[in-house]
Amino acid sequence: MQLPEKKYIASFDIDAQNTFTPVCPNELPVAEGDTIAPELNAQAQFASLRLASRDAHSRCALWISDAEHAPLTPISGYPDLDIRWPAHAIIGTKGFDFIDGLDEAAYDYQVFKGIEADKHPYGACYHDLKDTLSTGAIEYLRCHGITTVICGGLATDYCVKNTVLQLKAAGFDVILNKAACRGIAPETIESAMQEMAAAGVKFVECAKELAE
Ligand code: VGL
Repeated sequence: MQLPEKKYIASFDIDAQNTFTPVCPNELPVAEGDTIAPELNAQAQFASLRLASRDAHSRCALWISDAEHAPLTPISGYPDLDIRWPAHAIIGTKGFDFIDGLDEAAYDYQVFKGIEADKHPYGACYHDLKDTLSTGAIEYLRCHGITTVICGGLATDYCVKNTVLQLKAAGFDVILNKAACRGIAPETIESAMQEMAAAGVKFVECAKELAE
């Protein structure tokens, strides 16, 4: 793949947290979510800056499912909540931590998202669902002169897709490293890939292809 000079490239690890892996079976486990660290580390070698986003939720979040409110049921009355989810990525728990194989010290910038009880964003660039309240990621990339962002993380069909589309809408060239992602369900992964392709996102099968 034809890449610009390394100084114009950033690598973005989206929600590569235990909560989205079989390590946390009661949260939001994604099959093989715990296997992507080598690919995330490999793609970062092509970039001059490395970013991470993390779901950073509260135990008191209003979207947490319970006996009366099943997961995936809609929530009304809150503009930045759509559906219920099982409690996940609670700050200070194992689910919040990076997956094994990632080194917190490697990141130049981290986004914590979904801290507020009445907000459950998916993309890492905005705190709300209408893409108006910036997390600062886009500004950080812009002020460092970045033109191209290589992305991977969890889950392909939710937070990765939304982050990638937000970066694209902000004017960056975006490359999705397929080997550095895992998704929740085959149908939503397929439609996410189509949506990203339609938006002009480029894909590589694995980080090695970035060198070719
Ligand atoms: C995610 C569903 C709910 C994700 C987060 O990181 O993809 N998916 N919360």
